[in-house]
Amino acid sequence: MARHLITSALPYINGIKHLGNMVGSMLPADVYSRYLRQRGHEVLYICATDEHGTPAELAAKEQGVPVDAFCTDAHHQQKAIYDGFNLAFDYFGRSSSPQNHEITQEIARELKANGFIEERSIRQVYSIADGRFLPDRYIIGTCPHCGYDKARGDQCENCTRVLDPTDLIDARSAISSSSNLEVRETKHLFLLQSALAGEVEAWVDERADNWPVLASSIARKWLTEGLHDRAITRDLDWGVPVPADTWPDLAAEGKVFYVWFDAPIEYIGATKEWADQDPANRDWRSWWWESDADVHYTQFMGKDNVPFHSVMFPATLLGTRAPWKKVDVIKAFNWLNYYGGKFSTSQRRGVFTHDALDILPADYWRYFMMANAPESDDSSFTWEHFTATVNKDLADTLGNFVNRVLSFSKKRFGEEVPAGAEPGDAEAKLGEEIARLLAEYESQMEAIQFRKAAAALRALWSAGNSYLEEKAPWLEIKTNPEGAALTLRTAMNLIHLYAVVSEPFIPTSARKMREAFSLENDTATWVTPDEARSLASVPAGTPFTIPPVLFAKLTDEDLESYKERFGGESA
Ligand code: B3M
Ligand code: ZN
Repeated sequence: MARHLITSALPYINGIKHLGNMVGSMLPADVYSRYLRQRGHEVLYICATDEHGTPAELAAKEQGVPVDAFCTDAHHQQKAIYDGFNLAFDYFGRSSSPQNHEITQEIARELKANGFIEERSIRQVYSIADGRFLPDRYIIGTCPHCGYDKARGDQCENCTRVLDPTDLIDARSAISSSSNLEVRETKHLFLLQSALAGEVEAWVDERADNWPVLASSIARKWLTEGLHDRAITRDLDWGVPVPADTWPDLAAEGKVFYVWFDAPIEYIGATKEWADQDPANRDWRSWWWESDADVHYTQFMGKDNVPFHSVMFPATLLGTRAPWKKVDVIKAFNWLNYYGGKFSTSQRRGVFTHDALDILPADYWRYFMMANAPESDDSSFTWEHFTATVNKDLADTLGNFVNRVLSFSKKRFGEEVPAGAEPGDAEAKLGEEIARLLAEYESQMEAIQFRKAAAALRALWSAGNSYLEEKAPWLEIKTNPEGAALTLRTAMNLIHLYAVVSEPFIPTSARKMREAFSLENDTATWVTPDEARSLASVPAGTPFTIPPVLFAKLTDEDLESYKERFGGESA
């Protein structure tokens, strides 16, 4: 059994995430983690809020609260939603933690000692009214391309063009609105990525062939564009301070590290946060230090985050010359769209995670999102597709099967799994089919191909329905009660198998299905295709109860009300 380190891209602290964020990072990481745990592997699933940077500072200012209080509050808000989605993190940390500060500063010192960080003077906008240098995003003005009057110094939100603050017409400070700005010279730290380019390239070449293709193609494309030296400090109050022992001048000016420098380091930081809660039993270094061979590390993220994880973060770690564990597999996702247009946090377009849970339980969302994960291409959320999927796959194929079998058996044979005849040809054929589909399901999960895995899971559920239709115990009972009992017992074994293997996708419903049977020492431990073939884990005589309806069917009125509430039209 291997040790699996799993991380998902850290949700930025500012704002509630939408379903597109969820399906591209935390949810698939959770599904994969659950699967590996069930298979008996040691898993550490780490995530955290990404808290530094300008957007957090600006949002706090807007609300009139100190940025640390803003982040604490927002962290708890996000955590509550992820609990609602049943994301089983081993730890959900905060990039503003003391642990992350310490490790980030240490890594920066090592990079300097190895000659990979250099101080350089750059010319930057200084606000006289605010008494500080302004990061690009803190400068607003009119876009020279489209005339939008609230364009930011780094990018115009309206036409999406990348800007330099000096491009803006009528530039002013986002803090004070003062236009009393001037360009001054100031020093920043630069990470000399160009000096690490060859090493990073070799590193990527060595492993990217094992990554699902989206991540490897982005990594390679990024490398062909060349690795450039990059400023890794900013003029902000909120962030990991540049350590004074190493760079006294910059520290005195209040420089902090750029958020994309410390955010990936928080994967390590959060592991230390986790370990610090129980130091006698948890060893963070065993996951991150000299553990190249015995830890298998998988990262989950949206495609826009791939360059940072496949190239820049590895460059940072390589440059320390210390034995940091580096990622083995990057699993990336395309965009989930909303009616063909973008989900938008700023325009509140689409379905946001707290609203989703407000309407329906997590399992409905988990299944739908993973079964339609934007893996090979962008995919689109529509309420029509969502309700059709819930009704067909969850309510009919799975939920109805469970309820029908248990209700009928209870009515005819009482509250214990009936004995009946010995398995015959139909059961042998079913067993083969189940073993084959389960093997397919496993191999798609190992390949981290969620759509295909979900399709195999769905096929497992369907196989039960076909068997039931074929044997028709409601007719069989009239002429052959022993045969009907066998059919129901076999179907109940399928329910228990479904409970175990559906757990990664729909943990709450899976548990209800499993707990329908009063089995001694029952666990969700994985069942192999060979074990599954005999369909005999729930013996005759096992008491059972009928769980409440697992998945309610969504009506046309439901569909209309969702569309009305969320807007169900193309952008
Ligand atoms: N917080 C994703 C984003 O905000 C970013 C991921 C960090 S992973 C180290 O788009
Ligand atoms: Zn513009």
